[in-house]
Amino acid sequence: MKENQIGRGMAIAAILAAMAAVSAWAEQKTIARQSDPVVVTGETLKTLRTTPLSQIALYSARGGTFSRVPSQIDERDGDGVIAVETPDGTPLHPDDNRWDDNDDLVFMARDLGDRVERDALPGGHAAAVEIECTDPVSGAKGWAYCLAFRDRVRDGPGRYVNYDLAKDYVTADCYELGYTPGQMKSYFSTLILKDNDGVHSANILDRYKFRVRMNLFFSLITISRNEDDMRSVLVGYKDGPIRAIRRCTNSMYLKFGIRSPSSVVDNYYYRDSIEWPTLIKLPFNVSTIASEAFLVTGCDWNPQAEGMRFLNSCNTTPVLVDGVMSEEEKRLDKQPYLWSAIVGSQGSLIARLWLSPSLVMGKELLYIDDKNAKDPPEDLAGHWGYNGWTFNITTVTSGTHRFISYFYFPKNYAPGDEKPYLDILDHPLRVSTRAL
Ligand SMILES: [Ca+2]
Ligand SMILES: [Ca+2]
Ligand SMILES: [Ca+2]
Ligand SMILES: [Ca+2]
Repeated sequence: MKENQIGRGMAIAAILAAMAAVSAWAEQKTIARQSDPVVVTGETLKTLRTTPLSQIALYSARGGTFSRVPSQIDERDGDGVIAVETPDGTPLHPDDNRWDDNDDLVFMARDLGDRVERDALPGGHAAAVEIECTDPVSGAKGWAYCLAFRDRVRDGPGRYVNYDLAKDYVTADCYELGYTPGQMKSYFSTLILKDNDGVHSANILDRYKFRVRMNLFFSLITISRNEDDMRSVLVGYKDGPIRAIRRCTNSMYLKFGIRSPSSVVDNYYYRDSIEWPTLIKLPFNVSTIASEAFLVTGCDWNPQAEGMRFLNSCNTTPVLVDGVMSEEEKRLDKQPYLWSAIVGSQGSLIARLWLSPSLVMGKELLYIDDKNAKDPPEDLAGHWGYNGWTFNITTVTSGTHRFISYFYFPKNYAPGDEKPYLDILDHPLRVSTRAL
């Protein structure tokens, strides 16, 4: 009996506490966005200025409780470059470990919560800022709260991504992706799909291919370069809980021991997406040296991808990846597409490409599903659902050009599931802040 009374007393206390909490709840979360990284820049959180980073924490209100959510602060130095570490542990572009105008707070839209009144915030904080995210399509909203404390806070809860430097390998909630450590390759050659229950596919990737072929003027010479001619040196990294960052210096071997101008890019690996930019510095107009030039790029899968289906925004009826080119596959519409996907019991991957407007060129679908095709260099002869792009780069002019590959890893893909992933770029979340 006594235990029951204690139990009842505690239950009443809990209900009273919950009511107190509910009364401080101002507005229910309506936003449905999950996979968008939310980046809040320092200048919109001015009240936190000079706060040591170890005293900043992110909260949100979900299911009636107000609690910490995973977040990451990426500091930028005076030049706006994100502070990372070199592989031997030396700070690269270090900042001051305090919040300032060009530092970034990053978290995932999935962690947004309800709006709360100021009195629902935990005591002991020195400053608080409400972060409001709005879906510009639906007008739906969600909130998070960035708090500065007077003392160091404990490490945040959980992480969505891990980066293993020694293996040059990313392990995220929804995928694993591996490079070739020590070999200075620009491309990844391991891709494992996972759903949230931790079910892993085998590695389904042969390699990511990046190939240039040029017919030079005034000669019968054809120059071919492939991803093995691209040297990529990992110069820095950050193993953050929201996004892992790999900073690489890339250059292409041209001829006679000469390399192309090198470019530095940061690749970002999130819970269920990857942002993978490539910078191309061209010292000449392609048309001044070549009568014809093509760039072919895409993922060549391996037999572990057999049984998966390929589709894209121009070909919404899926075709079967089985190493054999069917009549449907030969008839695929090759016009430029917004997104493509490869889906199956192994898992799902959606890809899209962003090109800088300076890249004026012809482009069409590349799709070859032919296990007897020879396309060296490759780790496994044959093409399984090899898909991506063929670009006619003859018209590309001198200058610095950028293209960014995006990969998304939805769970149990069904037609239409690409929409929220496309919205990340096409209808970016609107973020506003309010000091409390
Ligand atoms: Ca800074
Ligand atoms: Ca700083
Ligand atoms: Ca086929
Ligand atoms: Ca192959």
